[in-house]
Amino acid sequence: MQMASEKTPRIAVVMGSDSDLKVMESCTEQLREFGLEATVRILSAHRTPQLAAEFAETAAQRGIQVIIAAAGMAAHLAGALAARTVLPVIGVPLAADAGVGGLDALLSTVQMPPGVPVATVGIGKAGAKNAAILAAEILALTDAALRDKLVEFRRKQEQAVREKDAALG
Ligand code: RP5
Repeated sequence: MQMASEKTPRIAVVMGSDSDLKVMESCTEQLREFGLEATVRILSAHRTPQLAAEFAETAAQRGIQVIIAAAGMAAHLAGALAARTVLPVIGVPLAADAGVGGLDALLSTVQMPPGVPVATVGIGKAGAKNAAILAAEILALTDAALRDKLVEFRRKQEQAVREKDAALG
């Protein structure tokens, strides 16, 4: 289901390292299936704190409506961005090579103090895909065409499971 992409992205996909790119392809591919183009950046809460802060502070004025932020290990990227914008931030915890299977990133991303939420999805590829769907659902609140695409996505997903069930005989 490949559709025409928009010119001014409403979604930003930010990740802590280029080593996160492969897993985050699940996110950008899912967005593309909904016809959503994303601004993709590598920004780190720890290695490029100033750049990350500037990105979050100026995102809304550049037309961004939802930020998806992925990182592994002590994953502070989503929280650091959320601290500097009132745009919704979706956090994707990743399992880095030197991490502990992503549990480190999950807790670092989800355990935000009250007042600065990060909508945290599951670890890795599944979370990356769900982040794209959740971002689309947020935009669909004010975008009827996008809502239709989400309904169709769910219909096809259900149909695929029904067919697998039926194939069992
Ligand atoms: C995090 O540290 C990144 O998001 C990445 O998941 C992890 C390891 O980064 P690299 O050492 O591979 O650049 O900040």
